[in-house]
Amino acid sequence: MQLIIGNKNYSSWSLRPWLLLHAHGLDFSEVHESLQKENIQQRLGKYSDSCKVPVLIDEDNIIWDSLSICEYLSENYLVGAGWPESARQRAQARSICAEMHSGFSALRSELPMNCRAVKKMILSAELQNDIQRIDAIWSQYASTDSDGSLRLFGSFGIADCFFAPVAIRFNSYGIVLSEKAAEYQASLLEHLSVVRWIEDALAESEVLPENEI
Ligand SMILES: N[C@@H](CCC(=O)N[C@@H](CS)C(=O)NCC(=O)O)C(=O)O
Repeated sequence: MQLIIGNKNYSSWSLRPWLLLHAHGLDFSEVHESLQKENIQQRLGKYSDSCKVPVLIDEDNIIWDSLSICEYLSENYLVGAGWPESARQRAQARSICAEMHSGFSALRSELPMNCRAVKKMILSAELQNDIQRIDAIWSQYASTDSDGSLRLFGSFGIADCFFAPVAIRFNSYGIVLSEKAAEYQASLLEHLSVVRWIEDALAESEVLPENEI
């Protein structure tokens, strides 16, 4: 399997399926494409007509969109372990991932993922609402896994992959969270695959001025 991803420093959407693949030890190779604007449509259009990353290529299957890729991996390679076992929790996990996938526009525009960044920001009212909602989600759904770490629904899965870019953003911009949410954030940032992604991101030298704030 090949996963086509953007710059690790900036590409929050790429991080999600990469994390699921890496954390579960699945066999895959990474193909890196710069998110620099020049010729981006042609460069990304080689892999998928969406002209976006991430894209998963599994023999003759081409899957684009981070949520679809995670669903595909869970169904085909993880015997469904990307989601919680109970139907009730699966529905909740899918709901928070869908919420993350389609919402939080203030978070996206005001706190872009940038693993290198260390900045204090002035928070708009919309951004404070987004942060409060994420704090509530983490506080409600994080529980202790068998190894003592805090994971959404008690076991590392797609929901954690969807919120990992947010944990990185909150860390970069020094966002203060309630106690339980802060514990979940710290636990997620200590996950070895998250640590590995951040190390790779910090080793990149490309700076994309349009992605810097
Ligand atoms: N909904 C898509 C969004 C993917 C997306 O926007 N990817 C960005 C990189 S993080 C991209 O490819 N940008 C290139 C462009 O917009 O030209 C997903 O979840 O995979």
